This record gives sequence, structure tokens and C-alpha cells, in this order.
Amino acid sequence: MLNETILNHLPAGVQGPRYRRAEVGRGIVHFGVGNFFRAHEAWYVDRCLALPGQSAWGIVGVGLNGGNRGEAKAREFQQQDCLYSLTEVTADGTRTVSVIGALREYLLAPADPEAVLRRLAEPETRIVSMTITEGGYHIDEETGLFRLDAPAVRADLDNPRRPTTVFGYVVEGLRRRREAGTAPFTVLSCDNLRSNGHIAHTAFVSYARALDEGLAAWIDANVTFPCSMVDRITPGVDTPTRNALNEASGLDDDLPVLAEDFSQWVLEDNFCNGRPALEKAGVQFVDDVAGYEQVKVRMLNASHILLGALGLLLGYRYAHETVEDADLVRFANAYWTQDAMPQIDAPAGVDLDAYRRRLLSRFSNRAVADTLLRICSDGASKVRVFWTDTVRRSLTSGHDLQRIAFGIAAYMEMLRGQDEKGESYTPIEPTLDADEMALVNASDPEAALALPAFDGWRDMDTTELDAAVVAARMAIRERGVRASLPA
Ligand code: CS2
Repeated sequence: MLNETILNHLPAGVQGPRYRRAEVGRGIVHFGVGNFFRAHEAWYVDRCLALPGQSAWGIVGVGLNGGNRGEAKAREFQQQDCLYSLTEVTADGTRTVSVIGALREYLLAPADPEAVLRRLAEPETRIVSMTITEGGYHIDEETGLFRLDAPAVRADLDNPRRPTTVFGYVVEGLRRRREAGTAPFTVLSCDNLRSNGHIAHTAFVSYARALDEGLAAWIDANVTFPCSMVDRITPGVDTPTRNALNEASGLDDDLPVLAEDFSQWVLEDNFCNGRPALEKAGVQFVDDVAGYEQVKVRMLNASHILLGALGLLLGYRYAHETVEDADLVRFANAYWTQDAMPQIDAPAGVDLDAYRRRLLSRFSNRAVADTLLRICSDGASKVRVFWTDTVRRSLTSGHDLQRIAFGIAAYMEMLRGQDEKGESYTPIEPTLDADEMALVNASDPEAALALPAFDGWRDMDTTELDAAVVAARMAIRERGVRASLPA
């Protein structure tokens, strides 16, 4: 079992924390302790903790979901003293293993909501960060407003002292700080959203305003919401992967994480209550994160789900298989060079074509074995966030729509859960209800155009786009993906 007691005799080749954990404080609270957070933010913070004067910045993880899975995960963290291993692997298969010690404590919110609220109210907490997924912010893509009518949000508004959502927790924590005269904390979104700081600001301030105008004004004036661009491909870890990771590392870790060697974090330096010296750990601080977000979301995430949908239909299950397929690489290159890159205002010093080549190499990482089902999971939220800009700009400029129409068609077909070889798979779509799935499965290929995933461009004239989507769906059904790929 991996825990504090074995840190002094780790297997050869495994790097342990380069600092004394007992001295590490709890300056950060993080909501959403998934694999990505553990390979990204926690890894950067771990590097900071090894530097002089940084020991305040340990992390308290918070899990919002209870149930058997939530409880099992909390137990594993507790048994391992919140330690876990991170294996970083290059495209040529070279591995580096380290034990990350940045997570000091793990709180399961449903088991003890008050413990989370106390922690949020503590002056020691100076940053509250989160990875709660693209769909987790409850923003209406058409109006840009926070959806106060989302059932979980409504429940928290009715019972604000006993919250269950991140909005309820954070705002109640801030309310207690204001009442106690404690300085607020920074709210740091680490999700793949355009202007994630602004979106977080809208969400948290709107929630607060629905409760108490004075509190909302105080948050608006005193809390900062830096924008950030986050990037590191981090696959899910199933039992065989966990066993293989442990076999390779020599550890007995119930919570190992695997990630590519590449990592990037671009941050706006806008922290109202201090921050770790992240610039010394490889984080880039810039004035305007938006350009970097655009590059990341429209190049990486948008092509990821595009390749994911096409790949699943062709019978592939892993990301690297899609970039071993010359037809898909041709399609992705055409999307990047003709649809995405000409529309992106790249920040100074970012070479989009080098970025494109690097993506191909990153996607080709076999040891990461990222699954297409993970990449396409919650596609209904991702399509909105990752494709809307490209679609809107193409509709406005009269740009060729066939590749994006093909992508939308492939996404719809992919949702039907059967590939061209006749094999079934189960798309992971937590937000699509039975009525929406019925639209996907209807024999009429137009029905699925009504899905909310496509709301981001519903106000525009989409006659031509819709016709192209329907034609592409028919072509995929009749001739298969490969034969119908746009030339
Ligand atoms: C993927 C991302 O699931 C997805 O949407 O595109 O998880 C991707 O792996 C990360 O954003 C990489 O930084």
C-alpha cells in the first residue's frame, strides 16, 4: 500500500516528494479531484512545494459525489495519506514515475458538508480551484447567462446553508468569510472553456445574486476569477491499466495516474489573496489568456472529438489508432489548416503549424492509450464549447462548411452506439435524456438537428449547414465514413 511510511524506501526509479509533507499547509481547496487535476494542477503545485517559501500551498481535495464510488475513492485517498503516483510517458514510450504529495487532505462533501464549509471559511484557504467539466457551469450558450433553474442549483438556492453544488459551497464559504471579516479567496476555473474565468465569474456571482444582492456585490468587488488555459492529455485508468502501472513502478498504488509528458498551463495573474510561485514550476503568466484558449480549444479539443466520432464509427477505440489512419489524418489536417487555423488570432510567438504537428505527435502516444469513448464523453457539452466558434465564423464568412458538417453528422451517427463493423459501444452522455436520445436514433436524419448541443448557432441561418449535415449522415449510413469523407 502506498502511504507516508513507504516514502523513505520507494522502489528504484520512483521520485518521491522533495519536501517535508508534514510542513505543507492547506492554501488551496480543489473541487473535482479527477485524473486530469491530479496530473496537472497538483503536479505543478507539487513542483512549487519543493521550492523555498512555498509550503503554504498544499491542496485539500473535495469530492462532491457520494454513493459507492465516491465513498470508495475517499477511502482510497485516506488509506494512502492522499499520496498517488503519476507516470508520465513520452510518445516513444519513455516513462518517469513520481509520487505526488501536494494533496494534503481529501474531503467527501456529502459525508460531511460542514467540514468543507469550515475549510472554505478558514483564512488559510486562499485559492479555490475547480475542474468540474465543460457542462458543469450551467451556462446557457445562447444567452450567456447562468441557469438558475438547473435542478441542483435550485435546490441549493432553497437551502443555501446545506449546499450540494460547487456554487452553493463556494458562495456559502464566501458568505462566512465576509461575515467574519476574512479576506476572500481566488476562484480558479481549470476547465476547457473559452474565457473560463469570466464564465466562472458569471456563474458564481449570479448564484450569489439570487440569494443576496449585498453578498453578490461584495464577491464582484473582491473575489478574482483568473482565466486559465489548461492542457495535458490524461486518460482514464481502468483495472488492467492500474495493474500494469503498478507492475512497472513497483508500487502498490490504488490511485495511479497516467499522462503524456506534455503539459501546459497559461494563467492570468489575477489572484486576490496570493498564489504559489507557479512561474517557477513551468506555468506561463500572460495578460490575455483568451488567445491561448482559442488555440487549445479550437485546435486540440475540437479535433479530438472530431477524430473521436469518426474513429469510433470506423471501429477504432483509441486515439492513437485514429492518427495511424492516413484518411483521418488527411481529414484532421484539412480541418486544422483550412477551418480552424485561418480563423484563430494566435498570440505572439505561437506557431500554429508547429502546434498542429505537435498535436499529431501527442495524439500518436500509444502508451497513453487514451480511449475515444473518454474523448467523446459528454460530447453534447463539448460540441457546444469546442465547435461553436468555428461554426459561427464559417456561417458568417460563407466559408466552406463541408468538413464541419461532416463532423456534426459523424457525432450524431456516433451517438447511435454501433460502429461500421457492427460492434456496439456505449457513448457516455450524462446530459442527454431519453427524448434527446430518441432524436438521435430516429430514422429521420434531420431530427437530431434539434439537440441542444447545436444551440450555439441556432440563431443563424443554417439552411445550408443543416442540408450538408443531413446529406453527410445519409452518406455515412449508405457508404460508410471512409468513402464519404469530404475530399
Ligand atoms: C479531451 C480533453 O475530453 C476531451 O474533451 O479533448 O480531455 C483533452 O484530453 C484535454 O483537454 C487535454 O488537455
